Formats: sequence, C-alpha cells, structure tokens
Amino acid sequence: MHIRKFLSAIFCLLSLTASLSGQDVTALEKIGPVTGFVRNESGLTLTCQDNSQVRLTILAPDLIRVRASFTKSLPDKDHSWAIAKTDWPAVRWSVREDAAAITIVTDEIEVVIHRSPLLLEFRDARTHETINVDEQPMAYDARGVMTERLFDPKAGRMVVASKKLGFDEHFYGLGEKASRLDKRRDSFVNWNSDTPGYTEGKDPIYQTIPFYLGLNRGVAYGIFFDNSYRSYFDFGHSSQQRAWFGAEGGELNYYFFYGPALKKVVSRYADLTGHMPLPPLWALGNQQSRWSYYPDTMVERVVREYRERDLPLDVVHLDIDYMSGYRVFTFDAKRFPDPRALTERLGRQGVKLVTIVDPGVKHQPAAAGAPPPSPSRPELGPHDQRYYVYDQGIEKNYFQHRQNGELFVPKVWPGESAFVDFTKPAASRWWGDLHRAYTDSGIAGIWNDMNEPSDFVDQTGKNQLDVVSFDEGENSTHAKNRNVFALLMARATYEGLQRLRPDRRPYVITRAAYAGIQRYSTMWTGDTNSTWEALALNIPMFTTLGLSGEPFVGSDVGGFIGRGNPELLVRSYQISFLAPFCRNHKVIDGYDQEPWRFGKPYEDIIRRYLKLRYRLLPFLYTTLEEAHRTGVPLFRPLMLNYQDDPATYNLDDEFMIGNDLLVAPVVKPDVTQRLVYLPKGVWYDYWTNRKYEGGRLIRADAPLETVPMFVRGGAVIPLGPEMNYVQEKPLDPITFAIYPDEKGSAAATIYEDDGLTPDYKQGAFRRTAISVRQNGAGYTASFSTPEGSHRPGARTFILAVQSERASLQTKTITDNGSARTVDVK
Ligand code: MIG
Repeated sequence: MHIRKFLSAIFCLLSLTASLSGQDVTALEKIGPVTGFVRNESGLTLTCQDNSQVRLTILAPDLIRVRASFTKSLPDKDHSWAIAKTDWPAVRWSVREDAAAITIVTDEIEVVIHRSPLLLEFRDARTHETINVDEQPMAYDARGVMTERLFDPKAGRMVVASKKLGFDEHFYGLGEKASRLDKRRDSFVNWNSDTPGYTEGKDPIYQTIPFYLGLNRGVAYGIFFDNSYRSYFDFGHSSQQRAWFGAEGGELNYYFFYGPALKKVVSRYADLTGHMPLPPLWALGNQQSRWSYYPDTMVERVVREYRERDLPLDVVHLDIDYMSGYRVFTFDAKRFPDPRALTERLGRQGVKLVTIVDPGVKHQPAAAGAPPPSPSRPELGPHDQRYYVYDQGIEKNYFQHRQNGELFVPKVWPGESAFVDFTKPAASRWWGDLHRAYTDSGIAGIWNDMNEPSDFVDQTGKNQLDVVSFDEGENSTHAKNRNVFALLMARATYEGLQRLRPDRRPYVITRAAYAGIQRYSTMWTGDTNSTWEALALNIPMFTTLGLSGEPFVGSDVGGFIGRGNPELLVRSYQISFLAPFCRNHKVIDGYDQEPWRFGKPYEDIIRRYLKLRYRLLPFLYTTLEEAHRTGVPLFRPLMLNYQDDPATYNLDDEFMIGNDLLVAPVVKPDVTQRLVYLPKGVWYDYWTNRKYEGGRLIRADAPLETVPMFVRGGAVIPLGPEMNYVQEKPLDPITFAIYPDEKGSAAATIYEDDGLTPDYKQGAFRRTAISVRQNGAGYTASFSTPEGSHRPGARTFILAVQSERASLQTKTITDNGSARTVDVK
C-alpha cells in the first residue's frame, strides 16, 4: 500500500516541466525611458515616460537593490519573507548626471542608469569596468504574449530582467539544482516540487533559492531576485546574447552584489538573508535513518549494533511510521508506548532521536460523543475518535482555504488532510508550540518533509492554485505562496523549539525551502537514487547549496531509492563523512544499507571514515562556525578558494572543506586511481604525507579503502580523540597536525564552545590562533591569547609537524588558555 502510493507519487511528476526557457523575452514591453528622478538618503527613485517607477537603494557600498513597478508607482508595501536585514548603516554615495545617464557612485560600485533606453550598468568604481549590464530594459508582459505559457495565467504577468552575457562568464548558485557546478548554457525553473528519484537535469526539484553568482573574467557579482512566484533563470541557454531571469508575477525586485571576490558576495548574501545559527554540535555526528525504524525495540537494536560494532553514532531518525496513523504530533501507542523512556535509554548511550513532521494534518472531524483528549499528553492518544491537532486547527481557523471559502483538503500520508496557513502569525505560533509533544518526550530535533507542499492529488501544484494564504492581509493565492511554504513552516518549527527549550540550539532539517531558510533549518537533498550518477551529483549539489546560503547540507548516504551496493555505499561515505549532514537513509521498499549490511570488509572501511570524521570534529566545527559568522560555506567548490584559477571554474568532482582540506572522491565503479587537480602551492597527501607541487593534475591511488585527500601546505588541522558520540569525552588531547608551506610556515584557528546552548552568541566561545614558522632544523609554534569566555579547562596539545620523513617532529604541552611560544624539534 505504502509502496504503491509512493510510486504513484513518482509517476505524477512527469508534467512538471512546461517551460518558458525557449521564450523570446524581447517580445515583452520595455520599461522607460527615464524622465526624471528624486533622491533621498538611501537612493534614487526614477520616473519614466510610461509612468513606471524604478527605485535604486544603496544598502552597502557593494549592495544595491533594484525595484521596478511597471506603468505605475511603486507600492508603499514592501515585504519579503527572505530578508533578514533591512536597516543598513548609512553609506557614502553621490550622484551625477549628464544628458545620457544618471550615475550613482559608492566606494565600490558605479551604477550607470542610461536614460533612453533605460539600461542599468554596474561598474567597478575604481577601474570603471563593466561588471554587469542590462541587455534590454526591464520588461513586463503588458500584452499577455506569454500568458498562455504561464503555469498560473490568473496570478500575474511575467516580469523579466535581461543581462548581457559575457564571452567567458560562468554562473553558480541557484540553490538546490540537479546539475553541474557551472550553470552556463543551462536554464532553470523555481517551483518547489516533490521529485523522488530525480536524476541530473530534472528541474525544478524541492527548493527555490533565486540567488546566483556570476564570474566574469575572474570578477564576481551576485544577483538575488527576491520574488517567490514561479521563476525562471536562463544563463545563455536560449540565446548567447543574454542571461535573463523573470517570474510569473510579483515585482521585479532584485539585489545586486559586487565582489570582486566570490567570498565577499556570498558573505553579503548572508548579511541580507540571514546567517545560519550554529546547530548543536551533535548535529555533526553520524546519523542513521530508515523509512521506518519501528517499534522502539527496533530502534534500540540499531543503536546496539552501532555500539557493538564500534561505529560512532549520535542520531537516529524516526520516519512517518512512529505516528498514530500518520497524525503529526502523536505517537503510535503500540510501536512507541513510552517515547520519553525510550529517549532516556538512548540518551544514556549518547544517542538522540529526531522525528519527522510533515505539514499534512489528518482531516478527521471528531466522532460524535468522542471523549476529550488528555489535557496533559494528547500526543499519546487514543486518536481514533478525535485528533487534537485537527480540532484545534479547525476551531482557530488556522488551515488553508480555497478562494470559495472551502477548506483545502489535499491528500498526503494520513489520507485527506489540511495544511496550516503559516503566513498567519498565530497559526505559526500554534504550530511551533505543538512541538511540546516532542520536546516533552526528549526528542532532540525535527525533520520537515513533504513541505513543497506535496499533494498526492496532484504534484504539480495545479490542484492548489486557488488556495489562499493570509499573507499579511493580501489574501494572495498559491502562485505567490507555494515557494515560501517550507520557509515559513521551518520558521514556525525553529521558533517553537526556541520557546520550548530556550537553553538549547534548535535542530531542524528541511526538504523544501526558499531563500533565507538557513536562519531556521539545515537541509538534505531529498529522494536520491542509489546510483553512481546520483552520487556524482552530491559534489556539485553540496557546493552549489553552500554558495547559495545553505552551508549545512547532506544527502542520504548510500542513496535513497533502489538497491544499493557495497562499493557505492563505501564511496558515498567517502564524501559524506565530511558533509555537515551525514545520514544514511533508505526508502521503505528499498534494501537495508546500514554500514554493516554488506559484510566486514566494507564495514571496516566505513568505520575508518566515521572515526576520522569524529577526530576531525574540531576542524569541521571551526569551519562550520566560519560559515555561521561569515556566510562562507565549509563544503566548497575549489573555485571559491582559487577564484583566479580558471582550471577550477568547471571543476566539480573535487571539493574542499574550508581552505585546507581537498578531497577527490571516486564516483564511478571499479576505479582504483583517479586524476586530481591540485591548485598552485604545496599539498600533502593526507594518508602518506607525500608532498606535491600544485598547479597541475596528479594521478592518485584510490582503491576502495582510500579517498584521495590532500592538505594545503600552510594549514594546521586540529584533531580530537576518537569518540563514540559527540562530547562523549572532553576534547583532550587536541592534536595539531602542522603542514608547513614552501616557506616553512603554517597557521590556523580553532573554535570551540559548549556545543549545545545559544551562549556562543554572547561570547561564550574560545578561539585560539596558532602560527608556526621554521626555526633552524625545527619549528616554533605560537599560540595567541584565546578570544572569548568559554573555559574548556587544562588539556594536552600535541604539536605534530608533518613531513614525508617517517618520524614526525612532535611536542606535547599543557594548554591552560594562555599565550605561549614553544619549539618543536
Ligand atoms: O512520500 O516519510 O524525502 O526521506 O523517508 C515520501 C517518508 C515521504 C520522503 C522523504 C523521505 C522519507 C519519506 N518521504
């Protein structure tokens, strides 16, 4: 039964791809020309001959917002669910004009507004070189020439911006796309869609992040088109003249970011749409899932296997079958009679439980004469006569309705269901508070699924077009709200967890998303296949998500759908052991693929990588904190670190963690060697310490037990002790593996905090900097006075200078948190 429903969901997907990408955007009505402008403190408002208005707002010297309203004035209302920061400090800027143009000048950008035709040109303020320029004026579909091809012709008119395509321009970002790293020559649609078993090229899939980066002759810029309607991005697919983006309604409203460094653009994007808060440290632990582990004794058996086999584990996920009849915020009384006792037993073994929560609330009017639910623990049932969540949602009018006033009744796992209108503040708050059902039972995190929102009646969204959301009083329809549904559900969840457990960092995982999701949730890449093709996609997808503001990413280890095999599982772990989210998960009718399922040789290799992950936690956590603070992701494409090296622009079968660790996984069967590109500089083979001069391809050994891995000369990698679970032991000793560069120097920082509470936001962390230089035949290492108020106590530091020689130079010291200099000989 479940299987059939699931397969039918797969087959429902075929009609999703009606596309506008072949569309001729030159046929649209162009805005302008400019007839005048008014200036205020933060920018200019242009008026046009066609009564249109265009507003350019200077938010920062490298960040300009463009907002256009066609044939009428800009509305006063200005609202977006994505934007985190609206008050920007005043910026120094000036404006000058001549007959042909009005020019805004900041310390970093010049925006030349050509009056007729109205073309926006962004230039570097120092070199005056063009970074990005309109290929035609901003346009809208005044005459409805595209209307027939729109997904929802009733909801709006196309709005489009079109940019000249650089001869050698590369494109990155756009969030979750089943495509390669460089998006040039491709085109994309954003319309959150449940797409099980997606393969490369499938589009759209689950998420909408309408933010991309351009890299033109080594110079980077970014564009965030903040419009939640179904949107389109064409990076030179339909024509080599232009890269264009547009949406089926709403405003032409975008933000232009200037680098020239990629990292600066990504960082500013995080300022605008929000920085990822730190999840609990255990979220970096190994996680295990299955659709579905039940009853409770099965969950405990999985944990026992992990412990008996000496495999580290932090989290087990409960998929939909833990609930009573798929009713969210309930537990099945037979399968999980005492969830609190279960989480306590698992907790003693260092294991946390995460429960799935879908948006579909079972449509279940109370039976006549049904007894009232238990006031204290209604989640424990019984639920067959009445279901408290449905009752409350109906009573308070929190569910979505159709335009004619009828309750909207989609079909999802519980059968007929209702969806919450998360645009209603009170409904969101209620939903967040319902999570008490989990926190009271000791559930540690929440997994949001099906939040596109998926509807078995019709996966394209056509069945939902007349569903109305409150939307700040606009009472707008699905066309505008679909793509933000998951964002708002994740926000309700995150804020609910914050209220319920203020001294704990919330941990939320989501499938669907809109820009800004990183403020509330981590993510995984949905229902992948257990195939080599799907595994190869892990790398460009994780790196692309990182460039798009979502640093905490991962994919079902071993693949979700179909039969895995031992080689694929091992190679999959050899990528995911360094991904922020490392979780093995499998579909209901799939084949078991826990690390031990294929026998000892494979289990032994997997153990080696999981143990290495735990030893690398200080390094991973330091890079994660950098992602939180700066927005620069930890799981990086090489081009993010080596922007001046064109050999990295299309490179997506390698990745880096932070600045220091380069990994070249194997994503094909029967391979025992592969070519690895090493950028300029010195590199050390992680396994052998063999040294390489970069700026070239090398051939690396990659038998099944080995993933080629290299450390940048100049890096210091902090390693902790082996652990069965995160924080099983204090971080003692910490080994600093030192990899000197060509001058004999190396440097790093290590970040630590309590890993659990939000106190790090108030300075309760420790950041220790170490720098090493050659000193005769040995080395001198200096530790700075640590920053922050976190006090880990005295512990041992082992300094180990890496070299090709068999014996390393090492030194052991006691760290008591003070600055010091030591010789390593
Ligand atoms: O219709 O909850 O992506 O991870 O196991 C399928 C059951 C619903 C899809 C998720 C998958 C999960 C499954 N869910």
